[in-house]
Amino acid sequence: MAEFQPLVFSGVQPTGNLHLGNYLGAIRKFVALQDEHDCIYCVVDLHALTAQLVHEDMKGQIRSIAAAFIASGIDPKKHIVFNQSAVPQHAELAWIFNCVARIGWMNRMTQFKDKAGKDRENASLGLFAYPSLMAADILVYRATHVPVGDDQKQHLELTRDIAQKFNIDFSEHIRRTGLGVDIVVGEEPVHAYFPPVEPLIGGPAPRVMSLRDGTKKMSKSDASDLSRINLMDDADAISKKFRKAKTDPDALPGETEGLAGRPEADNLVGIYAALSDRTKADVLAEFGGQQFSVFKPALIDLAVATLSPITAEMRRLMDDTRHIDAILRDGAERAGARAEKTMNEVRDIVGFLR
Ligand code: AQP
Repeated sequence: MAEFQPLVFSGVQPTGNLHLGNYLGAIRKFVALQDEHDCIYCVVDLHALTAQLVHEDMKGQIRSIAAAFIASGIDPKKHIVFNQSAVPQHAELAWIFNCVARIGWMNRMTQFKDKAGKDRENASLGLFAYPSLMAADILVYRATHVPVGDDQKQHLELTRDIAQKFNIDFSEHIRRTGLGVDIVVGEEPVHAYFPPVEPLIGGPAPRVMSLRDGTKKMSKSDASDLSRINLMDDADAISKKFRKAKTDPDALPGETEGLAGRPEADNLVGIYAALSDRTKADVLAEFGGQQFSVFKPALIDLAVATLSPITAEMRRLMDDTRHIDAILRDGAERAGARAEKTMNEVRDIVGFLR
């Protein structure tokens, strides 16, 4: 039985300062995957319009995300790094997916509810349709694996639903054009054009929480800069933010069960574990019984040692805009060729006259 070629795709929005959550939840995983996989990493600038329509420095923001990818260790020659708007096939497929997806599915998206807040009627149509464009970003390359933070899990389930509905709605056309692949989903044999996408979520910090409130996600849009470690923060800022990070008065437990009901302690231990490529259990085996006055300095040293070289390289790359722009252009050309191949097939499957 034929199979889809394994391909990794993921994206990051150019919507402000990248933070430790973006790094541990996404970018660090992108780097780890590149040795054994074909990878496409995208700066999703079309998505950035859903958060805020007018950006003062969109170009600078796009370059800074590309710089973060490369400074973190992604090889843009071996893999593909580009910005989404340079490959218009994403938007074309998103339109078709808008017609595949159901409004009821979109209504269930918790990120839309969170971001739209109480004034839903005034939210943009783009914010509502965001998951459909995200599905197109992934499926325009027929990507099979998507490394993301835990907050994107629901969007990836929707991507699977969209792919499955497209495969079923157009099943006769897919057979007629001979473009499908026979796969097994669960126990079921399926003739599919789009693959069932596998989310790659996991590790000790799949959802890094705010340093001010362990029940809220660390986020670019949090009004308090003290809530997050930005990738551009220097050692002093990192140190200050971790020192001020909210904790509880108890010592760290010796085992992970002891983190239950202690969201801030759980978050800091998860961050330490992710930064040191260890499990939370390992970290607690070392620090169990210690106060935060001992644990926080160790965490600060680890975070500074890990992030400082990345920050320095990001600054260097961002000063060389011609180099970054050339990388993005080259990436867009290679991504565009792949996306156009898919879209040619999709246009045939849908039945457009060409
Ligand atoms: N706190 C987080 N913990 C783990 N992973 C996270 N990601 C984001 N926040 C965390 C992951 O980072 C990748 C890129 O995210 P994005 O910037 O494209 O969108 P986002 O999830 O909306 O990020 P923010 O920082 O929360 O931005 P705002 O404040 O604008 O909403 C994704 O893989 C995401 O899961």
